[in-house]
Amino acid sequence: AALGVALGLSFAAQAEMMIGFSQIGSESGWRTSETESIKAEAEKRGIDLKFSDAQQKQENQIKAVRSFIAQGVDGILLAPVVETGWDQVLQEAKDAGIPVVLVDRGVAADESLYLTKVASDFVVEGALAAAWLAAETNGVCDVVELQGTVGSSAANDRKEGFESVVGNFPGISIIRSQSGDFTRSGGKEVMESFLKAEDGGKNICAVYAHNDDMALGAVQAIKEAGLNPGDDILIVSIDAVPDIFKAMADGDTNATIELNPHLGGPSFDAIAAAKEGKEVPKWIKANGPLYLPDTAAEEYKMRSK
Ligand code: GYE
Repeated sequence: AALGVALGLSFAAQAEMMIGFSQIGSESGWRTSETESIKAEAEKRGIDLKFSDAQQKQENQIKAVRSFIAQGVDGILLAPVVETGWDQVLQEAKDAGIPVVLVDRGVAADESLYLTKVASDFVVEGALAAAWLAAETNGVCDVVELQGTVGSSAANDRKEGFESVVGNFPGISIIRSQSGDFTRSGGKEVMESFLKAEDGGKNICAVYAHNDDMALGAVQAIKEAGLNPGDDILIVSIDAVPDIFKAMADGDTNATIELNPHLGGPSFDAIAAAKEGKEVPKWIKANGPLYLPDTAAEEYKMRSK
């Protein structure tokens, strides 16, 4: 329901659409689910989806968008790897009369350059993670932060939201913060260096990871350092991928905030609505709840099917 834009369009109206989708890559379990979901939704609606994987590179995304424009697509889905540097290519799409929907991340560009953004409010996600941690630790905790991809809106805003809440608790400090690039291996590697730098982990109360994959990498690093993740060191992360529910059920992590990967439906609806001259909101929000270990086993069962 949070994603629902009641635009009242028939699937038939969308069946002739050709849409380009410039995806970032496959850095996380969440992103793989998103790719699969958007492809499946296009197929269900009879949309001809042109898919392009940018392998984490903005220049590849810019090339993909230009090629979609040249092919005369009806609309473009763009999951922007970083926030800046999009003005020119967005202007080119606009000049060609092709609506662009930003999926799952935002850009630092004038909002007249795109149709809408279908994404969660990352500041709220970060604030929610911090609120949970403050309650769990009675406001006393030395935290290490695993940031997402440098320059991405997801990393910038998840950091900002977390800091905005912990700033109210003099007993909570972020003692280390570094990017693990939203990957499992990146999370593990950075966590290893944090553990080394902080007396083998004894000085660390909690990990705040900008996504579940990095949290799962941190779990491995903490275990290899001879400590108990979820107990000696608390872990809160974001995405709610199936594997994190397994980790929570096993007692290895403590909380996750859900981000719904099914963003294709509202994105396609927005493009179809724009074609019919209807008003589309500039931000279609996709925020989800926080999950705790008490329901993790059940959630894992449902989600890993
Ligand atoms: O949380 C992370 C992914 O942009 C919201 O990117 C997305 C983030 C997601 O790689 O796992």
